[in-house]
Amino acid sequence: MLTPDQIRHCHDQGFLVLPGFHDAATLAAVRDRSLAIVDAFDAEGETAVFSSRERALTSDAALIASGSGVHCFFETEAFGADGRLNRDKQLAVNKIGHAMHDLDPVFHRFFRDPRGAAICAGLGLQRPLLWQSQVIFKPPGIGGEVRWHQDASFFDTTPQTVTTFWYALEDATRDNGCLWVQPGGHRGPLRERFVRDGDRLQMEALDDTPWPTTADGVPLEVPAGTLVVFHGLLPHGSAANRSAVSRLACTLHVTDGAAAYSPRNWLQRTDTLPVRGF
Ligand SMILES: O=C(O)CCC(=O)C(=O)O
Repeated sequence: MLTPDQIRHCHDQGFLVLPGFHDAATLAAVRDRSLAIVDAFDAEGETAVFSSRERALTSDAALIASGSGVHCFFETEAFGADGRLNRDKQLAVNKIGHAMHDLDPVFHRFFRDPRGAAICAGLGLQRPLLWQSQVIFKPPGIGGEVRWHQDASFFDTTPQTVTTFWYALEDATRDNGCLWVQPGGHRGPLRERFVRDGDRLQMEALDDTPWPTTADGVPLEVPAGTLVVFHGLLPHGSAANRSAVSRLACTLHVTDGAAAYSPRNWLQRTDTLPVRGF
């Protein structure tokens, strides 16, 4: 699936952009399914928010449950002073996570595309394991910033193997909060680790190497249908979406079963829903 040049680029730079990976019909099916999940979600009963900048706002219990479920998390700015959603719920969702690839037939097909397995093989993952899937909405006006981070903080393995698949379901531009990456930044240290201790989740500091700024990073302005694959140590993030259009994307996080998955990682699976490959 990947050419030797693409594999070399990914190893050198820490990321690879593959335009035209998915056709319009596939994007529409995934988008429609995402909106149907939001429609069916009880926004009166459950209003967990997700904020990458203010972690304390996200409920540990909701996040832990979502590791083996399909949960909607809302934008922090989607609530009025009365504590109720201040807009249509389809325009209020931050993301859906984190086990759609195991629990939902549409996402099962999408994320278990055999080309994903071929990409993993090209990048040297011997036994890919699919831990986490997300739909990130970045809704118009209130789509939250995703601060600079490394995905290995969330999926620590020895050695580091986590690889991220980021799929643009809509055009991503600087205006609507496209992904930013630091080319070559995957050669830096792991700066922090998100760990679970019983019912509690916390971010542990490991290394005080500063995060990149937009001066060190590059914006990945990509059309709908593009796949971006990147190394788990690559610093990346995205700005808030203050534009009038959404920036829908999906992500998949894969580790190598040949590496040791940390028992302290926030997301653990049990025998009722074991982690599986493609
Ligand atoms: O889609 C985004 O804005 C960022 C997603 C991301 O960084 C992640 O899921 O690790």
